[in-house]
Amino acid sequence: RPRVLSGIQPTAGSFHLGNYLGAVRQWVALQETHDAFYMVVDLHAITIPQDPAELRANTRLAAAQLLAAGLDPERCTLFVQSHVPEHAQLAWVMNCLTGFGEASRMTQFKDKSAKQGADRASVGLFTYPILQVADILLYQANEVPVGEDQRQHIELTRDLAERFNGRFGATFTVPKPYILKETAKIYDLQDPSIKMSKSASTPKGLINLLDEPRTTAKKVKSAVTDTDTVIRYDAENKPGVSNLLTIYSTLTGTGIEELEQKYDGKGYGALKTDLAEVMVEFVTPFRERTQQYLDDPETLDSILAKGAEKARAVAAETLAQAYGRVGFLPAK
Ligand code: AQP
Repeated sequence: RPRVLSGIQPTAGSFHLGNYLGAVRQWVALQETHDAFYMVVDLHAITIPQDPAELRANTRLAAAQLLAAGLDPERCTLFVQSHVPEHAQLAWVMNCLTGFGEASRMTQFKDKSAKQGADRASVGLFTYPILQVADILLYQANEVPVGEDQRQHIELTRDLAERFNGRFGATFTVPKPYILKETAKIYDLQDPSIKMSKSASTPKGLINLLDEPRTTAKKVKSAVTDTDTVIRYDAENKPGVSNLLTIYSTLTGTGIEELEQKYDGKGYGALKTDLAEVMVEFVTPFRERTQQYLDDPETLDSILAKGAEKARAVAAETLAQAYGRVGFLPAK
């Protein structure tokens, strides 16, 4: 079976709809066909300041949401990044292989550090993509299911894998991004020119899966569309409506064309009312399942402990190989 690896940050508490449609939904599908490794990336989370108690709670909460979304610990390996020390160890090697200018070109760092100010942005935020490189290469992943915003980081992973292999001999699988065109980028409901994101979206533009379902319905109903009245997919000229159609289509499995026909001659109000209902039907059981996992932290922690054990077995082998290739003297 080909292998996949991906991760999600435990920073925001609730996952948002972009996280789910852009990434987590694919993770659930891929556990059926791939040898799948999924992790809650707490090392990445501390690239911006975190309250320790909140970070701990949010790490469990992220794992609970992944299970609620449909990850099955019998079918995939689910773990917490800091439980596998090899991530930080391989990251150091990869840091030493990356050019400063090369790392400086990562657009996500540029955006986030510009927002925080150069003096407040941490060195960790700068090297974050290189830790991500280590995350992926440790598992010899063939594919990495992510949203479009991560494409540049996967490119960097490919470059560094090839560089390492070229310099030290074949060691790492060169991975490919797994990005579904339809849901690669879910847009903010209030400003469909930007991606839905926990840091850039306003509360009304961001659908948190753990929000009160009524709040979610309200947000859908007040989504920004356009002054036209036709319900048609046209990402360039009708980004708001197109975003709603994408969300609707993905959550219900109905094709976009079929939706266009269904709403032919009807107004935006009808589309939004129905989509609000679809969303409520989706988030209500999701919230309940998440709560069930949170109510039983022992089971949750034991799932994560087993996951870490399975992950470490793979990661330790890759790290030992990489260390040997680099020329580190083996510890006897
Ligand atoms: N709007 C989106 N559309 C599609 N995919 C998205 N992802 C995030 N936003 C969208 C994908 O979700 C996965 C997990 O991402 P993450 O752990 O990096 O989440 P994040 O960065 O905390 O999410 P945000 O909201 O994107 O954070 P900020 O505000 O920091 O930029 C990834 O696969 C990502 O592509």
